[in-house]
Amino acid sequence: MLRGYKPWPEDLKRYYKQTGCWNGETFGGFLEKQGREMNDHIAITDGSEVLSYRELNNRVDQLAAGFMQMGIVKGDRIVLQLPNIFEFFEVCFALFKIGALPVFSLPLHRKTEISYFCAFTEAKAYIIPDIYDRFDYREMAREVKEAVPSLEHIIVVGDNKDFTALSNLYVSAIQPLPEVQADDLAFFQLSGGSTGLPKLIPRTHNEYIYSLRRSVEVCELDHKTNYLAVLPVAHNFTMSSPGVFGVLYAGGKIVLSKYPSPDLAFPLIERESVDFTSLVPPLAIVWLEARKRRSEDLSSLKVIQVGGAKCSAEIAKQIGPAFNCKLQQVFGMAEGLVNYTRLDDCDELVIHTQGKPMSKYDDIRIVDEEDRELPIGSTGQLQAKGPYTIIGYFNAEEHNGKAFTTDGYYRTGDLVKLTKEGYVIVEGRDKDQINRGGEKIAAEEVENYLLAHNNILDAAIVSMPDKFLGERSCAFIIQKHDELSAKDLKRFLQDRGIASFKIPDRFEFVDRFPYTALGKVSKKNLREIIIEKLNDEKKVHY
Ligand code: J2J
Repeated sequence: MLRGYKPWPEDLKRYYKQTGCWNGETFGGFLEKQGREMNDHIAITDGSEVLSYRELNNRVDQLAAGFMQMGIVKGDRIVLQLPNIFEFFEVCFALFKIGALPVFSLPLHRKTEISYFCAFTEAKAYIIPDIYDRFDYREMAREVKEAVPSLEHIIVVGDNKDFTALSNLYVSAIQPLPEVQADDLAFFQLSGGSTGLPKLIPRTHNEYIYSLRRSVEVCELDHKTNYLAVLPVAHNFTMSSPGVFGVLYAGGKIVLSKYPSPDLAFPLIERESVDFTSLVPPLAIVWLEARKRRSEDLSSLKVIQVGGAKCSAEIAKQIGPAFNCKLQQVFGMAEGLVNYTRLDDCDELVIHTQGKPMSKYDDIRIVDEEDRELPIGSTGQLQAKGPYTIIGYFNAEEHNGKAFTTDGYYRTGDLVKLTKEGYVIVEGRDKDQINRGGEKIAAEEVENYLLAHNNILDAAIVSMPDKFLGERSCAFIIQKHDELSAKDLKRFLQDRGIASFKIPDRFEFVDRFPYTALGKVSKKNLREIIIEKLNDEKKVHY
């Protein structure tokens, strides 16, 4: 058993099996079955090359054998950092089949985050593209490898330089593969986080596949579905709600777009008759604008999902008419709970709510600061438990004491209210996080990076409203000597090697912070200060 991993307790396992939620399937098992049943049906395409279900399953078996030959065994952690390419799926399912555990990082993560994921999970291998989005991952991998002794292999898709080439690992398939049980851990997702270090989310075959099955039902996918993946496939939304894994589960076709821009995505929609896709709100705005000036035939689109951050009613209203399709709002989290508006819901619900839980076994409640349940219609903290919501983060005992209630609910940190129909409206958040157009920034994590600067006495990061991204980040800084500029600090953070979306959009240099009655930095006051300043600046402009 992996140290730091707390498996689901026996009584809950039994309960979710009895109710039929957990049906004993594994990722390897369901791909095997699709390989046989869907056979020559296209599983994945990027608009030029195609891979059928049979080919995908065969290539996965060859790669599983290659991984085993290089000494990767059941339970090993493998940090995966791949964009929307075929190999992402081959690697994932090969690891699933041998019971090794992918750790899903995002293409934008840089050496600080990656070294941390590798060290924290004692990863044996790190898998990267050669170059993606003008960034050379091999250079970063060199530094990561030096910093993390457990890393035995760097595996590269493409030009491998002096690392291992993924293409050399497709060897003759071997049988039998190690036995993988549906209750076993399958992989780690990443938490958006609110505290110092990113948390890892352990997901098992049984519970994640249940979330896929339920998502496929709610989103009405089947083997005729053509799903366009424009957001990173490693993110939980694009992966599972219903996402690329949901599409494979349903026997549909995944269309991969390497980037989300309409220049790439719209021609793919036309060419591949895409009927379903998922966007974050800022991307929906970009697509709405592009729709006015581009001429592709997008009439195949049936559903556009928007999630990851609050979609304003203004934007929500425009999507259906502009693309002549249905909008589905999705409010989910990598920790589990996913809410969807339903495809036959009235406009009122689709435009003004973030949907309702996908499973009748989801157990949600809305509470005040003392965990007392609130009546329907009041805004409070959302807590959740259920057949696919985790019961604890990986190796984070102390944090788990705060993030979960004693009766097993996950504290989502979201402030929501419920409509009389049981639909959720997201009103805000009480976690110390900035949601920058769907990309989550844990304030404390970035504050800690800044505190490492020898001229910074204190740092506090808050959100500021933004028309396009919903929120941007603003860092308030108290410096020791009056000499820093925003540019210096941006460079300092870049040099440290962190994801670019975490670098504050704005820096405010101040002499002191406002404090709450309890002596904590008042982020509420800081948010008010920056809003006032933004308003003043707007006045000056006009
Ligand atoms: C407001 N806030 C939202 C929404 C997520 C499906 C969809 C999204 C995610 C995801 C996911 C929101 N309106 N529609 O994993 O499977 C904010 C909330 C939430 C946090 C989770 C999925 N949709 N959010 O975004 O783990 O604050 O997952 O708690 O990245 O995003 O972020 P993450």
